[in-house]
Amino acid sequence: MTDAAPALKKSKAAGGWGALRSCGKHLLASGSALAGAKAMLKANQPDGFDCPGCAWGDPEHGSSFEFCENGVKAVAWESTERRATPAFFARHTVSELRGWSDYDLENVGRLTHPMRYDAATDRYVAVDWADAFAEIGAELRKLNSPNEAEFYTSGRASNEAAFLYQLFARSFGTNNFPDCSNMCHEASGVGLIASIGIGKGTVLLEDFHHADAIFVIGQNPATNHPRMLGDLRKASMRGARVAVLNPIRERGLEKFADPQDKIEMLRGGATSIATHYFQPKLGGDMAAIRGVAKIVFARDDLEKAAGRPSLLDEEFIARHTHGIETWRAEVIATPWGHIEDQSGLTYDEIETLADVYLGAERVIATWAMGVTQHKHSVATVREIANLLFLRGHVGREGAGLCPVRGHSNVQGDRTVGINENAPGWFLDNLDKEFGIASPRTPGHNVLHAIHAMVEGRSKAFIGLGGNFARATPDTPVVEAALRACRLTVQIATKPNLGHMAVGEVAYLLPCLGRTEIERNSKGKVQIVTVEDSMSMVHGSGGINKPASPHLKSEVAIIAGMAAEAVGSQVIDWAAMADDNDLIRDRLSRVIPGFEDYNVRVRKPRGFWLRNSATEREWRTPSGRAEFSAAPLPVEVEHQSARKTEGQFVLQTFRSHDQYNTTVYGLDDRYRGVYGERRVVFINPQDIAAMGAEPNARVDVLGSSEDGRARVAEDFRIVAYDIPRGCVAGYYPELNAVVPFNKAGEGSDTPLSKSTLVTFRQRSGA
Ligand SMILES: Nc1nc2c(c(=O)[nH]1)N[C@H]1C(S)=C(S)[C@@H](COP(=O)(O)OP(=O)(O)OC[C@H]3O[C@@H](n4cnc5c(=O)[nH]c(N)nc54)[C@H](O)[C@@H]3O)O[C@H]1N2
Ligand SMILES: Nc1nc2c(c(=O)[nH]1)N[C@H]1C(S)=C(S)[C@@H](COP(=O)(O)OP(=O)(O)OC[C@H]3O[C@@H](n4cnc5c(=O)[nH]c(N)nc54)[C@H](O)[C@@H]3O)O[C@H]1N2
Ligand SMILES: [Mo]
Repeated sequence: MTDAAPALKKSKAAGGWGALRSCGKHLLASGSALAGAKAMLKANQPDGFDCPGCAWGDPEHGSSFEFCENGVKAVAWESTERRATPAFFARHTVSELRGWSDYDLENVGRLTHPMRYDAATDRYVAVDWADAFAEIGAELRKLNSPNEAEFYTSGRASNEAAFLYQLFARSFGTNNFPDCSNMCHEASGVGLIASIGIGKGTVLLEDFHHADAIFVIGQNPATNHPRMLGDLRKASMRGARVAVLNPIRERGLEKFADPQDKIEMLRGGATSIATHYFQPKLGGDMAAIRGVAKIVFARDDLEKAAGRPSLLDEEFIARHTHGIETWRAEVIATPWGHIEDQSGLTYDEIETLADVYLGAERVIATWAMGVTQHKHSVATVREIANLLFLRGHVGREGAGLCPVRGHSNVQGDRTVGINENAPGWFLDNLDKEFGIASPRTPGHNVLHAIHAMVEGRSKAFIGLGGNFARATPDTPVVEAALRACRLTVQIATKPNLGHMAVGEVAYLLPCLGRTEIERNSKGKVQIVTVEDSMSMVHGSGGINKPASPHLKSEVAIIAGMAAEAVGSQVIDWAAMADDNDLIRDRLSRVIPGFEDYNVRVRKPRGFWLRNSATEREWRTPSGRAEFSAAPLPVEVEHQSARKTEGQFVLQTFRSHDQYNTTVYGLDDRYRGVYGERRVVFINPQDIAAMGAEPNARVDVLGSSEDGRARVAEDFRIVAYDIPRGCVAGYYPELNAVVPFNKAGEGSDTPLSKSTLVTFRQRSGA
């Protein structure tokens, strides 16, 4: 069995002193070192707020705060002393701000007043809340149909805000819920529902303490889920195997110095994380997993032929699963040549992965965007589930499926009803509890919403957080679509470029952030609740003074709009907005699992939402876990790119200094990029084959087969250890070349990790 390649051992560790220095820098740069540091001490503590950074779970005895560099950045960014005041908006026209960078615009600071766009002066101007709600309500009522409105949610919204928001949209009359998760883990939800009957992972944080092998697929935790690295590090120190599949050698997955470990920090030491690191080509994971399964089946045949016990968990397969024979036939029929070409891995590498799999009693598979943002992502997620089924790795300690979520409450938002196609039982319960008649026709996801706006079928856009224009593909198309709307309403903490794509009537409404104290009319402190990747639901209460006295909670803003748009005869919006306990009481009567919500959520770690699959209850049509028998795609993008000279497949990922479209800084420390974001990472041999030089400047051209020119201008070529034919660069800048009319099968997720591009050298470069 091969160990980690020697090159790994030399590289500098992630985390460590660099992370601490970077934290100090961000706290100071936010102009609020004290509030930020105080706030950080309360993040993810039983009596503090949920860190807005990511959705990783919290430890049982979290008495000392869990240090996380990127959590510090998220908190400092929110608790900044900078302000985007009416005076700022008076100085700059919206057309001018449209030319600013993502970084510069958010860096202006926290919004302080509700603002309305004034077309005559091309500026945002402060308004009264009451007038804003009245006009938004009137505009919504004027639509020809409620289905002309889009209700977008970004996954930071609390359970309370999201529940009230979906109630608003459904009592108004639409299921149009485009949601950031449509661009994110949709394939995990769709795939897991089909395979195990629930669209969530089956792993608890504690399971990481017992696993013998952890497969980390298409994920960069050092940047995006830093607290997960602590758990991987502990697993690795116990001798568990950590096998990574990633086209890029992400430094944090190689070595990690835990800033929480004083001795390691003083010694300047670091722990190796990955015991095995393989670099598949983009979109090659399904083929790689299939290869592992092919070896497992072949070895199992040999064992049985020799009269020895099966390598498979035959009891689990017989009692709990359905469809193994069809899948097995499909696996056996898949030729090795196809597996190797598509995965970009050799037989030997895949065999090593099979050794890791077969050598473990308890296996966990984790994954994120490297798996979910391809055309065949649903099939890939299901192939991962298939592999774990073979040895009964679902529904027992130390094993399971673990899609690692993105936004801190994206999973909770879905649980409480942000779903364009919610199950019938949910709508029935909602109608009964509130005396409304929710529409039953499925609504729009993100791509449907874009198409509807482009075609003029949707005329109103409401954004509960997020940055729709920058997070979605084909940026110029989406910006134009928003600007063609009659009404745009953005609920936000800071200004971003998406807010500058204004409809005819446009509002920018400032809300409290998660770190800030919220009190109701009686002075009672409010808490909100969120659900993490491990289905733990817990409370979150801010500690900082609000950034401005004019801010309202998200819940209050939603209630204000709803009261005007649908009236308060049937639903007392104001009462719910004044007491989150009331919202929770009503939610607990709609959604099973939330009984005694208000009591249980005040316990230190909150409570666990029962997950049927972890108890081996399969809510699939057959009542069993379903093996999927999808064939491998005939070809994935890197294979088709080879046919056209100069074509590459591009993945768009995150730098270390950003949170999605929020750019904290211009460095990507672990990848050695400083002071810039317009870079493309390319294999040195590909650079030579293109006749280019490292550091040359190029334009990135997307496909134009639909007659639309797609270009992102002026990027620097960085020679990088990345498989040939595959290139990488940062989102949101590169969304200009990701097409809005191509998407994952069954998930409708944009192909953010497999976009076909060519390069055009810039003259003089
Ligand atoms: N600090 C910080 N934290 C965050 C975020 C943030 O922007 N900043 N975003 C949050 C959100 S919303 C999300 S969804 C998560 C995102 O978390 P990640 O999924 O880690 O995010 P990406 O930066 O897109 O990284 C994708 C990783 O997958 C690899 N990859 C790309 N394509 C493939 C492939 O085809 N196969 C394999 N095996 N690997 C591939 C890339 O090289 C990269 O390492 O993080 C959350 N946490
Ligand atoms: N090319 C490409 N595109 C991608 C991806 C990719 O990997 N590649 N990743 C996709 C993924 S995984 C995701 S999740 C989406 C993210 O899409 P979104 O969730 O829409 O985008 P964010 O950048 O997270 O949103 C940032 C904005 O949220 C607002 N905000 C921050 N905190 C709060 C708050 O507490 N309340 C409110 N109301 N607003 C707040 C701020 O104004 C900030 O500007 O992008 C997707 N787009
Ligand atoms: Mo995400």
